[in-house]
Amino acid sequence: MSISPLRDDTHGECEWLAPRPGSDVAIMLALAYVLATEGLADRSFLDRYCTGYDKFEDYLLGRTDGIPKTPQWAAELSGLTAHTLIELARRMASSRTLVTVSWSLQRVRYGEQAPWTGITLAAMLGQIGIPGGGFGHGYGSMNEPGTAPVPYPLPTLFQGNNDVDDFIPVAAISDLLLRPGEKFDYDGKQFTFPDIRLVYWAGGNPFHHHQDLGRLRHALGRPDTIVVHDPYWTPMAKHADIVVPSTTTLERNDLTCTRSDPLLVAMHAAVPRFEDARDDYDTFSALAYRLGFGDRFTEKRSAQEWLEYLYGQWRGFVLADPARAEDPPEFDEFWRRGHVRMRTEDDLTSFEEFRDDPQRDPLRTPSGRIEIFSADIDGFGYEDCAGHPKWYAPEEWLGGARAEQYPLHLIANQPRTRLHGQLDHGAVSQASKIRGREPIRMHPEDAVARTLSEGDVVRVFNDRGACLAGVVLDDGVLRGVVQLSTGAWYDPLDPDDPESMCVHGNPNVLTADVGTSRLSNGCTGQHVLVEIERFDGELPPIRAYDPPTIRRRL
Ligand SMILES: Nc1nc2c(c(=O)[nH]1)N[C@H]1C(S)=C(S)[C@@H](COP(=O)(O)OP(=O)(O)OC[C@H]3O[C@@H](n4cnc5c(=O)[nH]c(N)nc54)[C@H](O)[C@@H]3O)O[C@H]1N2
Ligand SMILES: Nc1nc2c(c(=O)[nH]1)N[C@H]1C(S)=C(S)[C@@H](COP(=O)(O)OP(=O)(O)OC[C@H]3O[C@@H](n4cnc5c(=O)[nH]c(N)nc54)[C@H](O)[C@@H]3O)O[C@H]1N2
Ligand SMILES: [Mo]
Repeated sequence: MSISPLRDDTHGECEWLAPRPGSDVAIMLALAYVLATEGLADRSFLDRYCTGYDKFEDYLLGRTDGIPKTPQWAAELSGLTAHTLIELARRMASSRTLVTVSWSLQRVRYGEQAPWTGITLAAMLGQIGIPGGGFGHGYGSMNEPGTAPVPYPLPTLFQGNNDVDDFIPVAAISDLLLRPGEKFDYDGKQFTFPDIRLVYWAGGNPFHHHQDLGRLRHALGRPDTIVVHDPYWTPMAKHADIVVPSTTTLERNDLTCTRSDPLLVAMHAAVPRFEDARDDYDTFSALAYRLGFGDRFTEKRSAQEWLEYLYGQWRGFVLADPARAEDPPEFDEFWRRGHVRMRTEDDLTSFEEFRDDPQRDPLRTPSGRIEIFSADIDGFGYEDCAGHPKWYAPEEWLGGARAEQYPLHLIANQPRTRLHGQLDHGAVSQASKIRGREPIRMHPEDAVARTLSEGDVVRVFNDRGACLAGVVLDDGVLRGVVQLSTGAWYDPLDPDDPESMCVHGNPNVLTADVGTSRLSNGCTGQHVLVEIERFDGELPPIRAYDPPTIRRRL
């Protein structure tokens, strides 16, 4: 069963329920309500493995706020029928059920609630720790979920200790630059935004990941200097004072592996370095020598010597394992051969040991159990994240007042045709564009209501900004919902104006720069309300990939 505003989130034979986006917590609470009131909740699982179910149940049944989270209540919020929800809850309790909540549901306002509610629902079903049951996440979009991890530490660099205590959540970059000296809450603690004069950015692109790009541009106007490392002329690189051209992974030697992939692979440089491109390691080493601690930074190893060193260290871990898959060869032989195979467990049943004996194998929560009620979080006293899963109506959704002005719910999800903003100029991503613009998918009836047809270029807008996009009609998108994936490189019509329309289709000119809640202050870019109209003006050229005029080569 797929519950999603987009039909093609799953393939083939799969039942599809399309609720109003943003209503998932209400839906899961209603399912929990049916389990609780029809005697279908696994009370002995809740007693043995969880904390605070009773407090959650008081909320669920409306004892604390006067609102029982009934299927009728959730039907109004979600657009699904109460009957559908009742039947689904009974079905879930009658067979092996895995509850999985897509990561996207965290990337919205109050994004802590959906995974927490999903885990609570799975706990009520009592199947956590059983093969094929319980709770899982990350399926479909990531390569690792469901596969067993390798039992060795991977060959990675020691991270070091940062002497600077100042800290911000990633999604607070504009706040950091615009509000120096102000306090903010995060995970039960209070921090102060420092006054930043220099920004040094390597390996990330806020013009891809951050919300409300107009506000970000004002923020980037505040520091004295911005340095960016990137292999490409991304919008972030164009906003820098100093740009260091980095090599791509194809231009340097490296190791690759992930926590649950049995192969450690020698990544040989495939092409020579392009012009002045440098490895980030060489740039940072050169800076460290200029600053007087070069040898401490490099430990006198070149990049290749590091690979050899890390491999050797890792090889020691593997050789100590009597059940290893194979004896890893010496570095030179490994480098020639190109890979070595590691051992993984055949099967992975998450939380199996915990289920077996929660005293012997407790969870890494304060109580060692599944915290349906968290005394810690409750103690923070946040009005946007209570001590147990709870429904909070978001601002950017079709069930609220803002939808009267902006009646379409835009899903800004991960793109199929690239990784984030990377290789947007490449052939695969380019083939999806419509008259050079990022495709926006919409239901044919929503298009008719606006006299739009397939292939039209439209202006997508709200009170924060606007962008152009190319229309694709698809009845696999719920009515009232449109989908414009992230990753089209920001391309302002007037580069001097931070609020300028993006002529290419970057949805983050529209999204709100507000965190999930005080608890985690995460990104909320997945959902935003918009309106759409046909763009009849002369089509502006795409300049997103043009290199800027360089004042001085250093
Ligand atoms: N091709 C490709 N793969 C990627 C990435 C990429 O950029 N490109 N990025 C990687 C990264 S870093 C991450 S974090 C993961 C992210 O993985 P996910 O978070 O799973 O990916 P998304 O595409 O953002 O969202 C998945 C689906 O959630 C659905 N959805 C959106 N809003 C709602 C809602 O309110 N309710 C319900 N029920 N469903 C909703 C949408 O239909 C969307 O297609 O993907 C990884 N994989
Ligand atoms: N609206 C909205 N916004 C979102 C999301 C969403 O769902 N909706 N999803 C969020 C999520 S889950 C994520 S993970 C973020 C992703 O956001 P980012 O990770 O910031 O996006 P990328 O485009 O992958 O940026 C990586 C950059 O690193 C550069 N790079 C690659 N290799 C190297 C190298 O060797 N050296 C250096 N110096 N640079 C290199 C690439 O060229 C690229 O510019 O976006 C977030 N933003
Ligand atoms: Mo991500």
